Amino acid sequence: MSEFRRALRSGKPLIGGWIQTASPTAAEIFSAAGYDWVTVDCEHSEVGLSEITAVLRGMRGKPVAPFARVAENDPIRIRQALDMGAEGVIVPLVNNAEEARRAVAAAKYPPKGIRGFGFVRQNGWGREFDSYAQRANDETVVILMAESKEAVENIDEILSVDGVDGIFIGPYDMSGSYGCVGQTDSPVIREACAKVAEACLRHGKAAGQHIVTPTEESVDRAIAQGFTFIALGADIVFLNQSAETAVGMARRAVERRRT
Ligand code: 3PY
Ligand code: MG
Repeated sequence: MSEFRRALRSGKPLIGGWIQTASPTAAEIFSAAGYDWVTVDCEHSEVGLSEITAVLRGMRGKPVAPFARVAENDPIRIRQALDMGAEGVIVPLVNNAEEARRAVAAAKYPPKGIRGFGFVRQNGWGREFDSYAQRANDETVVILMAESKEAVENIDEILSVDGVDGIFIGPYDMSGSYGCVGQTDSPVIREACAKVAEACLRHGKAAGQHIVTPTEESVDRAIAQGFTFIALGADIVFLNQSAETAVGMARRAVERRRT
């Protein structure tokens, strides 16, 4: 088992960075910032296959676990992300045990799953084929996203699927599914989060969530609820916030000179 997977199992809080810009530079910056893991987001971004590789290269040699949030629960997307160097995949919109089994099978080599073998970046383009083939199933992390009412209702059957390392809540899709779009802090979403965290704890699996716009209070609450696999913000969120703050500062300075 990889050090990261062991840490995940142990319940140690692992803080993640989120990259939507397809930028290897962002990967370098995030990798140096002290995150435990960093993911490239291929679902809500322009990130294609060659950008996945480029962004993962930005994490090379850094003490972060490289992840990919794949565009969909599809065996080829999952295989390609792992082949190109992701140690773990975050699979969106998993609603039941059958979909969970599909995601796990895609991430694991036979006989456990259906991942195809090849000479790929993850095994040094074939140089470490044998050793990687032997350890891959133990090291590859599979995190499934719970982003709907259906997923919350089926959380026990999803968590019972062998090979699922943890659940990761997508609060925005979740809010859409519960009919309160964008209200990620509403009581119904808080309750859904608590239910998922409690189920993960019971199954001995990691509870995760994306805190898209982190605040001291939201991070504190997530940790207190038992969430351990936490993505904080995103490159685009930080750019938006910092850009607005900087422009605001300048506009206020201009205003002060006028008055
Ligand atoms: C969501 O909030 O739905 C997400 O997928 C966040 O990553
Ligand atoms: Mg989502």
